[in-house]
This record gives sequence, C-alpha cells and structure tokens, in this order.
Amino acid sequence: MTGLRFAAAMLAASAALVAQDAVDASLLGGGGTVHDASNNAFGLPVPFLSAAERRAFAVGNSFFKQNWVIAPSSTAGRDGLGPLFNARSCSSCHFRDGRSQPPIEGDVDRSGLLIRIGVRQPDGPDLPHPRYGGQIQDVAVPGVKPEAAVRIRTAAVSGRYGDGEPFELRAPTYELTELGYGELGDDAVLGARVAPQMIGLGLLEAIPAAAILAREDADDRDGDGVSGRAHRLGERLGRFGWKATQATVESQAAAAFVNDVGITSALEPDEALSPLQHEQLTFASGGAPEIGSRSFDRVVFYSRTLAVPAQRDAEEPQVRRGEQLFGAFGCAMCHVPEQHTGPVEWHPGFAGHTIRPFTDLLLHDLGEALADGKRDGDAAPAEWRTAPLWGIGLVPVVNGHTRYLHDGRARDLAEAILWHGGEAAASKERFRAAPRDDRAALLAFLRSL
Ligand code: HEC
Ligand code: HEC
Ligand SMILES: [Ca+2]
Ligand SMILES: [Ca+2]
Ligand SMILES: [Ca+2]
Repeated sequence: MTGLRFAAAMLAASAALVAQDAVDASLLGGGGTVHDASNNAFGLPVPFLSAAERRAFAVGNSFFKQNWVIAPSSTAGRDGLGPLFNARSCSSCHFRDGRSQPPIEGDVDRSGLLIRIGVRQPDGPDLPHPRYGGQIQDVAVPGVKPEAAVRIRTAAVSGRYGDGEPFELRAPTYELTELGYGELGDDAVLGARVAPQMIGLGLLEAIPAAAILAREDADDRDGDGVSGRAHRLGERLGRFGWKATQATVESQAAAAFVNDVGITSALEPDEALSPLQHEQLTFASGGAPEIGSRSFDRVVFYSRTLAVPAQRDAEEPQVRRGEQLFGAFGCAMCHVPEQHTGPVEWHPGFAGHTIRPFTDLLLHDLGEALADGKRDGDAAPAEWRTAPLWGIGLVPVVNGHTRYLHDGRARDLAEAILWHGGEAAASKERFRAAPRDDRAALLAFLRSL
C-alpha cells in the first residue's frame, strides 16, 4: 500500500470509529465501556481483554483485595505489612474499586482519609517532614507506635443561590493527635486526600501527552479566565492523584504499596520511614522487595484495565438540558468532555478510543477556599487536577455515600460545584445564579455520568 493510500485508509477507519461513537456518546469509556450500574460497576474489566488477560486481571484483583500480614509469616507471598501503614489492603480505601469517605466530624479517623505532610520551603515543593516523612500513617505493627490520629473539625460557610434559597457548606480543618514521634513544628503543612474511584485509568494514561499540552494556557493568553497547566514531572506529565503527582498507574501503585500499606517493591525498595524512624525502629522485613514483580505487575494491570460504566438516562430531556448547561456554564472548559486515546507500550487495545472522561488532566487554581497549604511537587496549594467526572453518578451506588472533592468535604454534587473558585469562579457563579430548574438539570446530568 502506498503511503497515501495507507493514510486514506487510516482516515476512513478513524472516521468510521468517530461515526460509531457519535451514535452513542453514552459509551463514556469508548470501547472500554461496560453496561453495569450495580454496586460492582467500578470493578469490571474493559471488554477487549483476551482470556489470558482476564486471568491476569483476576489475579491482580485478588492482590488488590487481599490483606497483607506482618512478617515473618507462613504465607511468604503476602507478608511485610508496615511497620507503619494506613490500611492492610488497597481495597480497604478503594472499596469496590471506588472512592473512600472521610470520617464524620469529631470521629478519630482510622482510614478513608489520607493525610500528607511536609515542611514548607520559601520556594519549590514541600520537603518531607524530618519526623513524619511525606504521609501520616495512623496504624503500625505491634511494638511500633502509629504516627498520629486525625481529628476533623468543620465550620459552616453559608450562602444563597440566586433565587434566595440558602445553602450551607462545611469547611474542614485537621488536627493530629496522639503524636508518636514528637512535635510537628510550626512549619509543617497538612493536606487531606480521599481515595478516588479506579475506573478508566489505563484510558487516561493513553491520552497522548501532546493532546494534554495543547490545552495548556498557563498565562491565559486567550483571556477566558481559565489557565490550566500540566504538572511536569521531568520528562513526563503527571496524570494521577488529586494534584497529578504521578505520571503512570505503575508509579502510583508502587507509591501506594510502600506509603499506604508498607509494602516495598522493585520501584520503591525502601520502607516509607523518616530519618528519625529509621534510627528508632526495628521490625521484620517481608523480603527485598516485599511484593515480587510478577504480583506487582498484576496489580498494575488490574488498575489499568478497570472499565468505565456507561452513562445512564442520556436521552432524558432533563439530562440533555443539563448537558447543554454544562457547556453554557463553562464547566466543559476544564471538564473537557471528549478525548482520544493513542498507543501505549503496555497494551495495544487502549489506542484509538473516543472517550468522555470530562477532564483536561491539567492543574487549575480553584481558589483559596480549597487550598490546604500543601504544595505537592510543582502544584501550588490552590492547584488541583480537573477531576474526571465519568462514573461520578455511581459513587452513591458503589460506595453508599455522596462525598466529593479531594478531601471529601462536599456532601453532595451541588456542594462540590459551590466550592469551586479561582479559575472556576465565573463558572460556579453561573450555576449559583441559575434558576432552580436549571440547577436541577445540571445535577441530573452529573448523576447520569
Ligand atoms: C489509605 C488509603 C489508601 C490505600 C490503602 C490505597 N490507596 Fe490508592 N489512593 C488513595 C488516595 C488518598 C489517593 C489520591 C492520592 C493523591 O491525590 O495523591 C489514591 C490514588 C490512587 C490512584 C490514582 C487514581 C487517580 O484517579 O488518580 C491509584 C492508581 C491507586 N490509588 C492505586 C492504589 C493501589 C494499587 C493500592 C494498593 C497498593 C492503593 N491505591 C491503596 C488512598 C489509598
Ligand atoms: C477552572 C477549571 C474548572 C471549571 C471551570 C469547573 N471545574 Fe469542576 N473541578 C475542577 C477541579 C480542578 C476539580 C478538583 C477540585 C478538588 O478536588 O478540590 C473539580 C471538581 C469537580 C467535581 C468533584 C469531582 C470529584 O471527583 O469529587 C465536580 C462534581 C465538578 N468539578 C463539577 C463541575 C461543574 C458542574 C462545573 C461547572 C459549573 C465545574 N466543575 C467547573 C476544575 C473545574
Ligand atoms: Ca514492609
Ligand atoms: Ca509517615
Ligand atoms: Ca484561557
């Protein structure tokens, strides 16, 4: 085939793909979509896996769910928990591959909310805390002190919609009690994060870097008030985590194993201990590394291949109206409805999908009210990655709660919007000022995703 004819064939093929997707925009994950709105909706593999890959997915699933145990143990393949940790398994935070819930006010938290910690520098990213490292682990193996317990307090923030209807938001503050390794010091900064749902991560990883960079407008040259920028991590782009601190699912999984569960891997061979803890603590290791690369790779494969549930009720008039308003209110400027995936080296099936993740994967300044003082990498305290909105309407079904935003402070979808400020202030304001029926339509659209 000549180059030209090949190009024409490719064009025809991609036109066919676009035409097919255009018929059904409810396939939010393109060919990686599943039709399931049950409480297992976040836990299914993309439909295009081979039989062998489905087995790898199942093995990854079992490692994601299994409880790690203290070393030494007769079950050598799954020991090495801790010495400091937050949870015994991935799924205790990502329950049913979904999203965790922050504790109720006054509760002393034992999971569901992760507290990052650091020491502020005048310029550049926070340094790890000399006593507590980069994260507070609130559980420990016997004979080792946990780092702290987390206490949440909230203060009311009241406001009114344009038509006079009142609303009340809850602004959280966090306090660490029962400190196990001494004082925090005045320059310590804390950042609270809930665990997001695990769907569509391989598809997000397959969006070409060039497509993400093409949407950057760091200095807002087009003057529309929105100025997203990519989180650059050396040569790579940050895509995962609430501040896009991880470039790949693989690096995120390795960080989760070592920081959240205390399991070392080839990518993260050292336990997550501060210099002070390295000096003080003695504990048994579960091997070097504690999770072998075969098992680790299965967890990464699993995490990359979780499918995206299809949109529900897309043809309902109220949902369609809400979708129009999503554009009219400017939500789609950041929550970009449509993206296209390109090739990735770890699986041929992830390329060529038209997906509807509702994110640009860029960092945006969402205002002081959402800033918690923590600077992760290059992301300033007020900067957050546009959260993907696919699957957001199924969080109550899968996880039994309606807590949104990076720290779960929003108690429903309307509150999540009302917290938007900074670059999203004008967009939020259009929602706040809109008539009740329009607000209801926008929320119905979000619930359909
Ligand atoms: C203690 C709770 C907790 C545990 C246990 C946990 N996670 Fe997470 N997970 C989180 C939080 C919080 C985030 C968001 C992190 C951030 O914003 O930096 C996250 C984010 C992620 C992401 C990125 C998702 C996205 O949309 O950006 C992946 C992938 C992930 N976790 C995988 C894992 C794996 C694999 C394990 C088990 C080794 C695991 N997690 C264990 C809390 C947890
Ligand atoms: C300037 C960019 C921007 C605009 C405009 C914007 N958002 Fe967001 N949105 C974000 C970012 C960034 C986050 C994550 C903030 C956080 O977690 O603190 C977010 C979070 C959300 C969440 C919570 C997601 C989750 O997983 O918890 C919802 C819901 C949401 N936005 C809906 C909307 C709607 C509806 C509009 C329009 C009225 C809108 N957004 C406008 C950037 C934007
Ligand atoms: Ca360990
Ligand atoms: Ca720590
Ligand atoms: Ca702009």
